[in-house]
Amino acid sequence: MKDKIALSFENIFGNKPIMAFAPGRINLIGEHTDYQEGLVFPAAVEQGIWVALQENNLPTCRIFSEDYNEEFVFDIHSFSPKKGHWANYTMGMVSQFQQAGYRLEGFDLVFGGNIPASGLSSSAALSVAIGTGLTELFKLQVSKKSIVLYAQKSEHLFAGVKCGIMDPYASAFGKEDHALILDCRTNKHEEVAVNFGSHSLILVNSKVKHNLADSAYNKRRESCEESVSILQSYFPAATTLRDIPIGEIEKVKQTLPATLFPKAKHVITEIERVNLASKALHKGNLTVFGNLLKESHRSLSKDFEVSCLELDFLADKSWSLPGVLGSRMMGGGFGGCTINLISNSHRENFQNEIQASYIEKFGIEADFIPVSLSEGARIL
Ligand code: GAF
Repeated sequence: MKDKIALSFENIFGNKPIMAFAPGRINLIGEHTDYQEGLVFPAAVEQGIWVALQENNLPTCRIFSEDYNEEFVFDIHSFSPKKGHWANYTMGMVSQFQQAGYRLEGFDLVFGGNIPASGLSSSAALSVAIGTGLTELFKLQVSKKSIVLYAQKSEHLFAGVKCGIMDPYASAFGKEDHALILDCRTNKHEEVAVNFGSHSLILVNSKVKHNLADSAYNKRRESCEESVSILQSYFPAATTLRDIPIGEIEKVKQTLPATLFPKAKHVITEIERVNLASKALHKGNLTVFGNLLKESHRSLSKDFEVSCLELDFLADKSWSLPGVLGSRMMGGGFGGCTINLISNSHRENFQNEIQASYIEKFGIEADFIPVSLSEGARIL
């Protein structure tokens, strides 16, 4: 893919680019906790986005998307988001560099990738690859952490999704054969060596993407914020749901309206599940780890209400099959993939059973994507 993107750049712009790469991510457990300053447990995957770029001595940026086979040009000193456009991720990152006081000159850019499904955060991978590339191209002193924060802000301002920090963080800081326990309050992580032995992680792509996913995501975030402001009368020091002790769930139940309580409960209990899951992995107890994935799915589906019929079906079916230790929806929800921990000797049967039943129920052919935990963003 690297050579393809570099060649495409040479064909379009006629000179040699520098190349940057940033991976997509999975998340073992810890969904919708990052924007409440909780814990998450993501990892970078092998697949990602490649960016080729070079200065062009013009006051404009000319960017080309391999996937859309389309060019977009903008004035580097005057631009604004275009609703739903793929160019927002480049403009958003340029804007973040400029707001931080870095002077960028015009540049040309080509990007493309091999992220095989939605829900693996190709948008964060693209933003982090662009940030990594711009830092190298203009010889700037921009830390990885700043690139992560710019990517998050860019997504808020140019794509309109009020995401947390998990996706760009995992893309930037991923490490081979490791997952990251990331504390989204301090924005610091610990690398956890992951060895599933005779089991593997397989994603099942539901091939579903609901149109309202972005607005529903923002609504979930708002309901968490509303809960915090109500709960502050009992927990005055609380600034996020992270600050509510799990032992106080009953008090939370009595305090919050029935519409808000289950969502707050999800966040509070999910943070605890991340703690327990990292301990279970540390001890090599995959059964406990898998059960936590199951609980996470139930909580995301029933309490936080970010699943959908297809994801519920895939997770349910998975749990019923031999050799499956854990299964749950992964990422923001409303479509995308489930993540499954499966014994290698049962993998073929797992794929056959899931495929046959998913086609029968929804008429959709699922994709099965084995993932390996990989290195984060880099200049190539
Ligand atoms: C999306 C967001 F971008 C993340 O910040 C995170 O909230 C995730 O959904 C849910 O855990 O990927």
